[in-house]
Amino acid sequence: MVNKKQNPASAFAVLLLIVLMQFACTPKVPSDLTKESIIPKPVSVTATGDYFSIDEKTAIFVQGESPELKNIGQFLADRLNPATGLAIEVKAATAEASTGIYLTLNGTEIKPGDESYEIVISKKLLKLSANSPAGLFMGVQTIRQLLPAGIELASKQEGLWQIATGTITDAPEYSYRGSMLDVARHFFGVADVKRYIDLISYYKMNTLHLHLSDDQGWRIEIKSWPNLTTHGGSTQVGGKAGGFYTQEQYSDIVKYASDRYVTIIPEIDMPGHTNAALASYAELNCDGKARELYTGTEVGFSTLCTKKDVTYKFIDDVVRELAALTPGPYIHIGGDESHATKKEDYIPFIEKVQDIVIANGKLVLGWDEISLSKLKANSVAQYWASAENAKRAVAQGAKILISPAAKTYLDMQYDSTTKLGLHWAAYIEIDSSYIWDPATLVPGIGKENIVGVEAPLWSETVTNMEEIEYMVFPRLPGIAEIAWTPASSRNWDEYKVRLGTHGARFTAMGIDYYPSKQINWAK
Ligand code: TNX
Repeated sequence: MVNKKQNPASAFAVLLLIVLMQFACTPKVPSDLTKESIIPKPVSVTATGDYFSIDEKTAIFVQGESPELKNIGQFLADRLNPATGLAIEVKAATAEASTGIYLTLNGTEIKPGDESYEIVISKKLLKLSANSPAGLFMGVQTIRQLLPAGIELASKQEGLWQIATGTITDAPEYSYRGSMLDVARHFFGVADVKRYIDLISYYKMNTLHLHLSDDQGWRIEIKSWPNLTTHGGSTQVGGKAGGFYTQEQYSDIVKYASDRYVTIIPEIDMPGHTNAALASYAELNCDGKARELYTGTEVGFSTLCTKKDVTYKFIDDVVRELAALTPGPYIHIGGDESHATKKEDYIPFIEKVQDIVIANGKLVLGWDEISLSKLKANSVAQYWASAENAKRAVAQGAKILISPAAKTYLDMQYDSTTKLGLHWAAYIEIDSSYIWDPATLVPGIGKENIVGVEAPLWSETVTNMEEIEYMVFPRLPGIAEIAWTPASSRNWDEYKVRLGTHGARFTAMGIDYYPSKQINWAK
């Protein structure tokens, strides 16, 4: 055997190479929690420089035996298991857990509407605490964003699943954070609506407003007026077959949403935007003649007959059946663009409908035109176009839902080259949709008057889920942040970097987004 003499210089080179290879081959370890790209931006994040690992030893412990908390724990496990390839279990904890992931309510008093939460991450324990299950759910959505984007993929990924240590304390600025989906102009089925709920709730939105009726279609089964859907739901813009939700399907959507702490708000638009109803029942027309079904995109030509008793019987039946399907507080009565209704008829009509909604145990939400009528203080006007209407609502003591068309309308084109969408309000690029503050948008309407922010997607030009996603992403995360994060901690230059890193999350979630040139996208 030849005893080769070691050359100290080459031994050092080999050693150096081994050390360098370690660096190159080990996935980057997250060590600074403050550098994570969380949308919406949390109120406070502090870092302690270490990391917590999810591995085969990790379990999710939930405090006590509450089925609701177990469901939240299971929701998290179901998001972690596919990509990690682990079989993380949810276990009831009788005492404070000391390792793994622990979900716990603070104190003994549950505060139902309280969405605040805290996450304290140490080397061995990730503890999520909140004052209500809704807060725990919001915290779970944050945990998903603390892991690499690959966590959203459906199959096992190689890699280490680590989260930087530190503390996140968080709470929303506004209690109503939502989007609207127009299922009337083009119909979208239950699976699409569920995906939409998943996507908005990932960004902590808690409300989905469904625009269930318009000139082009009636989309919710009303058992006492069956032609509304069998005839009025049969078509859509462009003339292809439409569709509708049976009450059972609708309840399934409501339940799916509620499991994600999302409230569904049903809208029946009236007295205008009612051609589908007017085509289904002749008696709802002043001349007693049923209208033809309509598949175009004009607005403002239809009206219920505001002078007939049968109209209010019809509305009472619809509202009663809808209220029974609706755990949330609001029924949206539309009220926009009723150009075919005389003003002197419109005003008492809205007041009567408001009484009907209240008699059925719900509160009124309506487009800003409803402020022409006498509003109850617990009614809400949705500001979309007229500051004057919104101010008139506030003067009556009503609150405002902020949906300015030129900022939040997700059907507005990004620029003149966008193939889908409209541009009557504005072209809305990502910076324009992000750089504004609901509390200073309309002089005289401040935070105290505002319930929250909603981004509507009208569907005259949008026909399927890919097209929905293209118009909604990447603007929706920014609107979600505007509703969650105080204006004082928001800044476009900082936000656009965070949004860019979410490109990899969009890709992992299969979201077909508009790759705006304003953003440097992570793939
Ligand atoms: C205005 S916004 C409408 C809708 C259209 C939308 C298209 C509002 C209350 N009414 O009927 O779909 O513009 O952007």
